[in-house]
Amino acid sequence: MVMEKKPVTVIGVPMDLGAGRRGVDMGPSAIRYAMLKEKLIQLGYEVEDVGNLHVPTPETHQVVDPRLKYLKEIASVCETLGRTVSETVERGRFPLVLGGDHSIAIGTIAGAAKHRKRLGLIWFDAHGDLNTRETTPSGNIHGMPLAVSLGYGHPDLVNCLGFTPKVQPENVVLIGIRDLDEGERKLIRQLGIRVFTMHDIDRLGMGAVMEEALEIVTRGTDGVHLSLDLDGLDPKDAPGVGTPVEGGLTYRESHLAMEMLAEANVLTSAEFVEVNPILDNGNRTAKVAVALIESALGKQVI
Ligand code: B3U
Ligand code: MN
Ligand code: MN
Repeated sequence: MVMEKKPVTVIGVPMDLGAGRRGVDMGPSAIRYAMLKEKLIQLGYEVEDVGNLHVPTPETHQVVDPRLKYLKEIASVCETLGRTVSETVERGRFPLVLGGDHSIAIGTIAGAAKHRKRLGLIWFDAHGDLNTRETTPSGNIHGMPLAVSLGYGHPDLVNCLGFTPKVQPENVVLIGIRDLDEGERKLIRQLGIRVFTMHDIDRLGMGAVMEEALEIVTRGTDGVHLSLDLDGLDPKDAPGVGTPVEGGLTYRESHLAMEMLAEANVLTSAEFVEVNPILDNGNRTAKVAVALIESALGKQVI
């Protein structure tokens, strides 16, 4: 089957206010430097890069609430990002968002969900990103965006673009998970979210995991967003991330997942986050991100 090749709009969000360490603000540059645009053009896409959104630097702002660090600044960037993603969809284009820390998913998902009756969400990560002000061990908002998208969290985040929730728990899957906080486990149980931990991937294999995941994110939905945190991969394959966790997805497993998404031809938006070139080894992680983007957008061997 030949995949429909919607024109792609690249949106950079050099956000690091949501993370505990500096450096992810350089993620969008690192991914562009790894030849993203050129590779997508080779794949047959028309590509527009709208550049980076303005993100304030931590040095010029103060933490007001240590359990929700840089709340106002992050909420404001997410609002702008939500509008940018929404306008991209209105223009008939595929939004491809480059992070930045994972807090930006609050904005991307708001913009993507605005145009759908029901949005499916596939979330690759070592972490659950399901914390709230009450459960966070760090106060870092990049540990909260999935909770926020489900309608749990501070009103300034939850009401991004003026509506909530953005997704329903029955259309959300998490893949690659191996580091959860107690409050996150509770929310997962309470909402009945399908979580494929590394244990599940080891037992079932990524092929079977993706078959079930695709079924969940497409059941009754009219669009699917991919949110991929590079720390979902094993640090051997993606060393340049702020919070590496041993025992993650291999290069091959993550590619198979992207290829199966492309084959299913269901993606309507995507974001690739948490690339930290400062902690990387020869821009390896950004290169992996670009290779995964190519696979998600239909690159095949033959
Ligand atoms: N769950 C922890 C750690 C964390 C979440 N996301 C990342 N790290 N990258 C927290 O701070 O919420
Ligand atoms: Mn994350
Ligand atoms: Mn993570």
